[in-house]
Amino acid sequence: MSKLTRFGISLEGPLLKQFDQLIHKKGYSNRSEALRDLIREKIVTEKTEYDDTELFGSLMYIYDHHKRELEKSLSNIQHKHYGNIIASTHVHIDHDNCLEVILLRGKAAELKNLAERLLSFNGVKNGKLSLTTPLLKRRN
Ligand code: NI
Repeated sequence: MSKLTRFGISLEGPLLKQFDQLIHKKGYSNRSEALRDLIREKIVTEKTEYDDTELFGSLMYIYDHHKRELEKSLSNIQHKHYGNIIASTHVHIDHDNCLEVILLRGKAAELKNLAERLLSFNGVKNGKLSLTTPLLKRRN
């Protein structure tokens, strides 16, 4: 565990008040931990936007079970990118809708490209890609 460094921050009163309200709502016990999480989140966001390092992600989408050939097309693309796919889960939501969650690993550009291809099919709805990296550890 690395040593903590203290530093001061100057904020306008109204901004600090809003920050305190936000962190109270989110359940933080102090400003330092909230700020650490904000900084980590920003760094991870930057990495997932620009870096060439390996990332992990999940892609979740709902699609129309009755759309002809859609399931096959989605599966074909997943097989083509098997190197980026760790696991996938399929849930039959109801008579008409399927949910898939795919766990991914790879470079940001590869994962975003794969997600865009899967989500662009007619009949795929409510898709969301989430990326992260294990490079930043929480202090706990
Ligand atoms: Ni299904």
